[in-house]
Amino acid sequence: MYDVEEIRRDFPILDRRIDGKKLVYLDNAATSQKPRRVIQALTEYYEEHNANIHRGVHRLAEEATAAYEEARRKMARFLSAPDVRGLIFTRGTTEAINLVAHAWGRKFLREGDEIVLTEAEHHSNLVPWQLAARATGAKLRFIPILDDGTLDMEAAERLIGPRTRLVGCIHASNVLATINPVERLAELAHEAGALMLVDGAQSAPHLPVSVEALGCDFYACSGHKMLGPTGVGVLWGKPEVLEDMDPFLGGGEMIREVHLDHSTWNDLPYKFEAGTMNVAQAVGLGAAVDYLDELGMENVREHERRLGEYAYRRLSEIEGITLYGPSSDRTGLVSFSLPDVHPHDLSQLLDEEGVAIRSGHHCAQPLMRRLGVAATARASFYLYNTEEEVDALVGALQRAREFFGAFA
Ligand code: C6P
Repeated sequence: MYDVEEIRRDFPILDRRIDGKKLVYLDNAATSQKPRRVIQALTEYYEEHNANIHRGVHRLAEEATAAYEEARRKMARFLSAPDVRGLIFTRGTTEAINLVAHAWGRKFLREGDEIVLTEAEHHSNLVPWQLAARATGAKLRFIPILDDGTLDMEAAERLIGPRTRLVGCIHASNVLATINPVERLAELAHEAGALMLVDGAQSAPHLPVSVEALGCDFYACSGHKMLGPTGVGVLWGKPEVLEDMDPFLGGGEMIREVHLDHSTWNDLPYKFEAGTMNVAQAVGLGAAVDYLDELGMENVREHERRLGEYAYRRLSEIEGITLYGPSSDRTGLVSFSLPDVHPHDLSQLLDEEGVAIRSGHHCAQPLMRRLGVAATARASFYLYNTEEEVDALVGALQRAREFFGAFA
């Protein structure tokens, strides 16, 4: 049984009050809160096991290494990754995609090659490819979105062709709440002889994910959005693809042999983990994955689906509101705007009621241009949010509307 009140008790921060008001935390797409178990895993690691990994033979070094490698196995299982060698720890989604754009892009892209992305990408899956294109002469092409925020798949079929070397796409949108047909995009990419990269920053925390079922070659996600600490995330890649790539960063641990004039590379995944990694954070992410596994990602998805639907319906009752993205098949977030109110002013007013939402371009400026706005407000839900919190949001928005209406 999914008992949201019991779940909430695992998250100490949810008891916080903001100027005497109960915190209503609805900025989970930016970062999630952490259960006590994750916080304790970090404390326990530092109090009892802390050492550098893969280097020492003393007891602490062995314990720290075992804890780090156990976290890797947990994360690989969580993503149904067939081979743990393909699971690379990074600082997060951004670093994971930069790794691919450098280590694969700089090596394999040539003038005239094409990278196909979508109009709805987060800057993390756009700017690294702009840099790679500039360095190699490759070109970027973009799959448009339809007016309801879903991808124009007919255009995708036309755009992905013999010049395509890589297709990159967000699995779930941090603005539109769409869940993109990345399995189909992977098929199209592979038919064209290209690779498929999935930005999973907004899917790994919220949906059951199997990289095998998605059929992708790369999948990137961030620990801090899925109950884990900041500073750790994951790139999963097919080992045979990763083997062919150049290293990303050079330094300790990623080498096999170093001579004054050249070096050879360590085995996967260590070839891509240069220097001392975020060991404690990886261990914390392992604890987060345990927590999510125990809840069951199907149950998390169902809770958020229902809450997202409820929020969409309640918000659409507000006079004059614009809701972005499709009306069904959504993840648990809603972007919106109110007439004559800047989203920043709105979120500031909501903050005074203890309601935390995000406003801005959500690191998706091209998408904002496509939507014809500079910014939106966004409420994003997670496994511990409740219908009462949606009601609190709607009530606060109604009051904000009246407040700003008085000046219109
Ligand atoms: N989005 C938000 O929407 P990092 O910062 O590396 O952990 O994640 C980057 C990222 C990549 N892809 C998508 C689809 C994302 O949503 C994000 C992060 C946050 O509020 C911050 S802009």
